[in-house]
Amino acid sequence: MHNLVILTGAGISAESGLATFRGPGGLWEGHRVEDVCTPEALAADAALVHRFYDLRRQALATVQPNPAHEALARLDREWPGELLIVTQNVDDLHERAGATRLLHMHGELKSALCALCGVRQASPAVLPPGTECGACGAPAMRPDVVFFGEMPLGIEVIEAALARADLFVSIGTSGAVYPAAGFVQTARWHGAKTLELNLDPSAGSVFFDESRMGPASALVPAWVDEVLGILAPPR
Ligand code: BJW
Repeated sequence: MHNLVILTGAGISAESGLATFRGPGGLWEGHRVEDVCTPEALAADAALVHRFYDLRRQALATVQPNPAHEALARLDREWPGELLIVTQNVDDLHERAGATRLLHMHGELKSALCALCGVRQASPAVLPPGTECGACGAPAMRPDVVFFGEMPLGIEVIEAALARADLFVSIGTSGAVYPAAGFVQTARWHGAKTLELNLDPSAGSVFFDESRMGPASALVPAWVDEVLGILAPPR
């Protein structure tokens, strides 16, 4: 086993205090998805959408990485083979824990995107609609997140990593949103083993060779110990 691809979702950050999207207490209980998470909603009510992301950006300052993020950062440091951590999360807890082989496929709260010229720049804590782009000057800066109907980031890199993967691990995601929900089938098709670590079975649970149910803060460190243990010379 040499090449690992790890997919993370909102469940890995839940024990840090960030709400997940779906289910009781979910981020969208107070917001309809179509109110905040589509290009059409942004066009119809930019103030609402910007405020939603401002609040989540500000919440980042109040939370810390948990043992699951720290364990993946240790794996990133110590795994000698290929590794790609693909996160659907827009928080920065993986990088704050020290992960570097990381791809944010649904964007980042700390980044702003010019809807006109496509340039990315660091987002201020509050990003008012009409903020001017530092590159082209258009009053068109928006949260740098991937809305429904938009193309996720880094798809070619992810597809290439999935094609080479020996093991695909999905952590803390409901499997409700594509294309991420389909990665398990892509990885299987290319011959990878597949493992799910989640609180509840995901929508695609049947596609995994193995599923372990429980909180990420317990399951992920235990799995990282296990996978790094196979590198240790026999005593
Ligand atoms: C714990 C835990 C603990 C809790 N420990 N675990 C019809 C059929 C199929 C597809 C489509 C369709 N119609 C439209 C589509 C495509 C659409 C889609 O998937 N729609 C679905 C509604 C069906 N997808 C898109 O539009 C995407 N783009 C696209 O497809 O482009 C075309 C394309 C073509 C070819 C190739 C590639 C692309 C874009 C999707 C963008 C999603 N954006 C969001 C918002 C991002 C910004 C933000 O953060 O606000 O991404 S939506 C939201 O859902 C967010 C998340 O990243 C994503 C996934 O959520 P996640 O992470 O799974 O969270 P939850 O809450 O759902 O689940 C949490 C899990 O954690 C649960 O399982 C818990 O049990 C668990 N958990 N506590 C461990 N302590």
